[in-house]
Amino acid sequence: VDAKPPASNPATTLARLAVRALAEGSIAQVVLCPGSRSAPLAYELAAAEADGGPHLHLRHDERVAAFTALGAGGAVVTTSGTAAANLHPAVLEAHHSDRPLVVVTADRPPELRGTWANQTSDLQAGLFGAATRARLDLTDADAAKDPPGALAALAATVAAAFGSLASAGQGRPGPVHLNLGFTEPLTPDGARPPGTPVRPRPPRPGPRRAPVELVRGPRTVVLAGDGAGDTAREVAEAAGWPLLAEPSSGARGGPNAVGPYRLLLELPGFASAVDRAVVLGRPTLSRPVTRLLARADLDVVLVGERPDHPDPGRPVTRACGVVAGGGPDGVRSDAGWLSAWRRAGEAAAGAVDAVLDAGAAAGATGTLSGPFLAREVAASLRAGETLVAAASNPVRDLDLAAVPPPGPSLPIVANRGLAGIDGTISTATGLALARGRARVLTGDVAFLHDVGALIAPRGERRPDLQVIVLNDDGGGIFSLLEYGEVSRRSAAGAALFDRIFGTPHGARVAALCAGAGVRHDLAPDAATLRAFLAQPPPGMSVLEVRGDRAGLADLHSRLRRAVRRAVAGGDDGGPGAGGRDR
Ligand SMILES: Cc1ncc(C[n+]2csc(CCOP(=O)(O)OP(=O)(O)O)c2C)c(N)n1
Ligand SMILES: [Mg+2]
Repeated sequence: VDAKPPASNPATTLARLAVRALAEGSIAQVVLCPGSRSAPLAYELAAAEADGGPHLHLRHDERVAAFTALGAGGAVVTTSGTAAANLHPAVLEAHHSDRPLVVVTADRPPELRGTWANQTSDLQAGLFGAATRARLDLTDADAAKDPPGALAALAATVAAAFGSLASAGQGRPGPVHLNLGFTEPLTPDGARPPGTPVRPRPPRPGPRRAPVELVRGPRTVVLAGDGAGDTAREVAEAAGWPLLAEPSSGARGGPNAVGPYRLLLELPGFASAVDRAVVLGRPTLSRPVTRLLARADLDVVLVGERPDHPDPGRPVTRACGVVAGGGPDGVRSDAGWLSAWRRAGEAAAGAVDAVLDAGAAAGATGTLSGPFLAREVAASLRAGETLVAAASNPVRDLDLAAVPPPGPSLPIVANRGLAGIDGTISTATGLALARGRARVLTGDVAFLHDVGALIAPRGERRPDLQVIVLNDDGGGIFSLLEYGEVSRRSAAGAALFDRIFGTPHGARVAALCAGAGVRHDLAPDAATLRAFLAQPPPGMSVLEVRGDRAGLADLHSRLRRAVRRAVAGGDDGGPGAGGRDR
């Protein structure tokens, strides 16, 4: 790589090398927050963008910027001090969900850290601890002494975000940290060398191992958790096994996908009939799945590229891929198993739809339920669009009600690494900036948490992003957990519950949007909702739907009852009831 020392001051030299390492390391989007110590990077990023380098986006809030970079699969650049600390939530999410994120923080050189120097912490270089795949603490003086060496070190660190490091535990994508020490002057001097246009290089795919062969016969389900990918669907279809796919699995589609699988697993005769679970990705959404995976006599086959990750805390068979082999007699013997799941899945989906449609017609005036909204949002997605699902009920409502399409999966992603309700709108913004268009389905508390994501400096490109908020005035999910049950025993319990869990706020979403200059619409009924979903306004917009937290537990009881009736009405009380097909 050509790394001639340009005629410039040390700060500019280091910034130029860092930006070059980003661009050549396939970083296409950079989110920058303004600051003084980071000024050399800001100048260089603007110049590189003009030369055809990474797109540059400005934001005020570093936490927003970091999640935006995470959504975009890019880099975030900040000044020193608490600015760097605000990146921590996104760094942790990137670590736990194995997604690339390059974090660049400006610092003073080491001799000024831990002194009286303003906005400087001696902790910054190691701030993210074991969460980073790699980190580099580099000063401009060192970079100016050996530019090719500095560029190589910067490039190697950036590459580690894409899983380039082969050593144990480091071979997967994740966050990396460049902490760059800059000395004055922080403004560029000397002419910028004639622009060598910087263009991203596509990351290289890692090596693949051969899959293992599983015998047919044991009654098997494919469990596709977050990030499982299309392989899960292919495995299920090739083997003839039911596919229980979470919305952000990337596998929820095709003829084997059982939409309301969670409600089926709660019925007698379903979970207990499963002999073997083939797990891809990381399932995090529902207790019935957790209970199934905890069954000591269940054969669990964990499919993934890494031999030691994740650690499910129970004995499992590990495989890098699976293919279904023959049964004991060499023939496909479990067709009845799949059809029993499919029949039950169809009956359950019909029952769920009926309850949701009746609720939408008869619910409290101006409100719609979360699962109804989730079903409609999933059905409205157009080609090329991605949906970001917020933690809490939205992602679970999609799990319950989003109808799997006949072909490949619904394009849904979620921050399931740590399942935070923070950074949801920012993540979706980054995704939309990188891919063109996106939508996000969020609750009101998650919306308020990340309301800063509605704000961007004047003139910054706004992505085509429709933010769909189910506003039930607080954290609805808690009323579906044991705290909700306790609250229903007395009036005092209900009041306490609302104070310490429900946290109603009365915040006016429309006014917040007006304050941020973002379009807001309210959908008080199903017809209005469908119209707004069918044609999202260009740019960033918020579609608010009011929900009813008080009626949530009852809605879920009705869904369970309806599914039980529909499936039992079909006869056998579970796919295991008729005995084994083999
Ligand atoms: C950063 C973070 N803080 C707190 C939580 C705990 N938490 C989980 S769900 C939830 C309430 C979310 O409410 P809302 O977004 O309105 O969704 P709803 O449950 O009403 O559907 C909270 C506070 C979390 N997951 N992440
Ligand atoms: Mg809520």
